[in-house]
Amino acid sequence: MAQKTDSEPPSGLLELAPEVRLPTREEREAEGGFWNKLKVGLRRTHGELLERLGTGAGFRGGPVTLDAATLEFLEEVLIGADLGVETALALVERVKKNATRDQLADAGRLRKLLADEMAELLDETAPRRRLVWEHTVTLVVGVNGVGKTTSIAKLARHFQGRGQRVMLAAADTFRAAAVEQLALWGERLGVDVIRQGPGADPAAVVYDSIQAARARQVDELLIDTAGRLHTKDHLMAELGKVRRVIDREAADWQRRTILVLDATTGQNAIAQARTFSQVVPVDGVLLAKLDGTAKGGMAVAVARELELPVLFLGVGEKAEDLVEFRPREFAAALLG
Ligand SMILES: Nc1nc2c(ncn2[C@@H]2O[C@H](COP(=O)(O)OP(=O)(O)OP(=O)(O)O)[C@@H](O)[C@H]2O)c(=O)[nH]1
Ligand SMILES: [Mg+2]
Repeated sequence: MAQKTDSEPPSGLLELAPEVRLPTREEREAEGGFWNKLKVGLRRTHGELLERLGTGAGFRGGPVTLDAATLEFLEEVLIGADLGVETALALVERVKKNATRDQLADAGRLRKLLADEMAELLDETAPRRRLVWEHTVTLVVGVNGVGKTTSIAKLARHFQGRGQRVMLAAADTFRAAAVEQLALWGERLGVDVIRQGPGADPAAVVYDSIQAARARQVDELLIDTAGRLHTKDHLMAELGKVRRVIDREAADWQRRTILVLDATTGQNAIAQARTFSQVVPVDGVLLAKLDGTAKGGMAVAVARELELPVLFLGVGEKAEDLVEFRPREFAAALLG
């Protein structure tokens, strides 16, 4: 086996071979599902963005002039969709720089340009290496109620759909009924859930689950954790301990930490992400509850301001309500 080198990416980030084959029928069908789900997830943000854009002078038909007033208006609309001030300004700057007279002939073209620039911006901030999900232990973290447990069920379904053997670990031993909630998802999905009694040490549950995952030759072990406010130091320290157990016991696995953020909380999520990243190495974000907000632009702010890849979007309460985040498709669905 090849020796590990310093240049090797952390947490098992591997490069994907370029895609050369044509998609199968199942994959094309899944693709259709992807678009539908993405559109449902972005319906409110998309609706509000278009409605607000429609109120701007020049956006009600006829040619658009990219003067100072129009640029300022665009900035406001984007900030309203929670892209964050910095990101909105950067985006409008790009539009200004790259717009040609021809593209500005009407509002539709300007929107298309905006979508293209947004996709570019997201592409630039996305990591050059994609995460490969194979033989992976994934720690799922986040503040209370953001959607961690539901997201784990969605991820389990996602990996099952790819023919992988999944196991769940109930390391939220803190909240009453958290273990039962995960166990119920496990039953519905036909997935084993490793659990201990109430009040058990989360690190012990994680230890057990790694041994069980080995014994049962699991491909994806997903670990549910208790919600914790990023401002509570002792709870954050506990998370660090859990991650150390994973690093020690699953040294030969790919190890990930996914931070779940609630899209409805807006910019506060950025502060959460910063603090979590200081305690555990966060590999990416799952942005949940996108369907419940008109502020879906937050995905762009997360990617750009935190330089953290958005990996998945949660678009509903069911196990199927998950889509992979893809910059071009996201921008097109948002503004198209
Ligand atoms: N609409 C919508 N609701 C969601 C989504 N994800 C989760 N929820 C709902 O949000 C609520 C909280 O979800 P949980 O998965 O229990 O959140 P949690 O982070 O595990 O909560 P704690 O364990 O208490 O910290 C539930 O009612 C979920 O159904 C989503 O993508 N869209
Ligand atoms: Mg939970």
